[in-house]
Amino acid sequence: MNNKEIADIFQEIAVYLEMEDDSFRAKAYEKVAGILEDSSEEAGDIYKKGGLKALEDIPGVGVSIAEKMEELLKTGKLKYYEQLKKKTPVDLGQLKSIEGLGAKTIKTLYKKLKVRNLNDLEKAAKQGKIKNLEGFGEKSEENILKNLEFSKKSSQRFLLGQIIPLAREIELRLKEMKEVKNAVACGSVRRKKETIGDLDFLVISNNPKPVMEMFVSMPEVSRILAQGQTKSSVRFKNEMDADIRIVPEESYGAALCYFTGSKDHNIALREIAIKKGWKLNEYGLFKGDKMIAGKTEEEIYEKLGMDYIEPELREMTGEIEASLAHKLPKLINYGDLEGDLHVHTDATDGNNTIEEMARAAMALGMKYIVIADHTKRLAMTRGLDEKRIQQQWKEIDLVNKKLAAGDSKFVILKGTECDILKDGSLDLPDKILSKLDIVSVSVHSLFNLPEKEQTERIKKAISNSNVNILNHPTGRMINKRDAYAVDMDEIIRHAKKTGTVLEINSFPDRLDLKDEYIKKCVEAGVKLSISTDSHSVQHLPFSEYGIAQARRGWATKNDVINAWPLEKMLKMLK
Ligand code: DGT
Ligand code: CA
Ligand code: CA
Ligand code: ZN
Repeated sequence: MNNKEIADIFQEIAVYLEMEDDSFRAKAYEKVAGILEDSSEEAGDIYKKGGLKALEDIPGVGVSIAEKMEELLKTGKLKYYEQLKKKTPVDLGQLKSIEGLGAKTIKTLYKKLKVRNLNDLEKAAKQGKIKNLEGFGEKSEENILKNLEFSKKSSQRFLLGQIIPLAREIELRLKEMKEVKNAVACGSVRRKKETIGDLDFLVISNNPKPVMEMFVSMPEVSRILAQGQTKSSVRFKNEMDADIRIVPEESYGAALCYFTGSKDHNIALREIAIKKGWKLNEYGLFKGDKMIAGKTEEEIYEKLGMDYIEPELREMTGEIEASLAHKLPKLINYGDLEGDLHVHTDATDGNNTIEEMARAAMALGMKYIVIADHTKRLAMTRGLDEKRIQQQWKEIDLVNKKLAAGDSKFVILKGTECDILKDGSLDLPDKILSKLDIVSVSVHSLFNLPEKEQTERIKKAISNSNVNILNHPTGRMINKRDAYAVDMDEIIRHAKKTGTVLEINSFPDRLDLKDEYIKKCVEAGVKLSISTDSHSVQHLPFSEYGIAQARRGWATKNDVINAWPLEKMLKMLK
């Protein structure tokens, strides 16, 4: 049994313990599960070397948990876990995937209505049985149905941030083959769409057979859906499909363009070709039988009388017209960010210290970070109050001194992710906010307010003259929950008036603002920030996904304040 398998069982045990109101032990199991998942050493190896004693030396592991690990490693089973499952035989994996269903609700739904899985849940909700339960009501039944629909509709698509690392690994594997001249993941991955349906690999090779054989026998593959000479499809163990297409070098550009899409963008290109009396397909651009372009994408666009269109823009949101008129924006680039405006530390719900976050950001080429920890209303994150934030300032000063002594120009700025309260007032007093370098504010509660009230609440918050940035402005979580009801056009108008910057949160399941709102901000002249919302040093590279969305929203360097030199940014925010 490997670490991941043990961790999954411990996670479930934690939920069962939570059902029994034993939060203390639940936390212990959860913590060990996290440690096992992050660990580079297999518990099985530790056990082989040092036995039960060595397991107990893993941080967070006491005698009782060590014994359970031993039982799992020795027998592949755990009596304690089987007993818990018997007592409440529900499909936790399924039920937990529904936003809003926690241990307590799952337990009640099982005890009172015998809900064991999503089918049972849907039936109970549709028959109106849930609203009559104590602690539930009309509203929660509606929410359950809504979230069930949401989860059904979205379960087929994967987060860009989950897929990019996998796509790159496979690209690399293909490129390393001597038969392969080039390999690239096309389709929605190349366009950096926020979610991905399937992967589409394009490979240049004059000897497709060994390439095909390698592709269909990769360790990720669970099933071969179709296998041909130059085209194949497989299903991965994570349920994602991947297509591969192998072409000769002279068609590379045409094939790249075709398989990058979007489909509607392709159709528009083809129509432009047809108007000129030509033909465009995945093999090239043809005048009669003669190929006049096709080796590169650039030459195809050029022949069609267009400027090159970056993949992120190929979504039929005006890029064809802008390209023909030579009016495409010069998009912000990967690598253009100077600093990160939103990171957390272990003072609240982050995993790393101020110094660790700073050094990791420095290693990624950043020139500054803004510590933006949660505030006290968000009690479960141990949000900062007036006293603790002032304590944090002293620590920031100390670390800054240490870095400067080491001859670094990197700076840590003082910030906050201040909670917006129900009436739009803020969780920290103005006398604290006015002393910070950068103030950002967030909605973390009351997602169900009526649209008008939610909009007014946010407008009031960003009207505070100490506020610089509105974080994750719509609150959506991809595949989990929709945005709260809010009039974004009104927020954008108001942000323009108050000079508030809107965040593009780069966290893979947020990507909030999303591309269409980014484009509206760019058009309205509302400035943007691209932040990672890192809760650990591992999250800092997420900025790539935020930049990708900014590009999809037609943003230039000038639209993004943390792509500017620090001095210029601070002057603008004053
Ligand atoms: P996805 O997989 O749902 O995230 O989105 P895509 O854009 O990757 O779509 P996919 O995998 O169905 O197709 C990959 C590309 O192949 C697509 O972006 C454009 C091209 N393509 C697929 N079907 C057609 C088609 O019927 N006509 C044209 N012109 N292009 C197509
Ligand atoms: Ca695809
Ligand atoms: Ca496909
Ligand atoms: Zn945050």
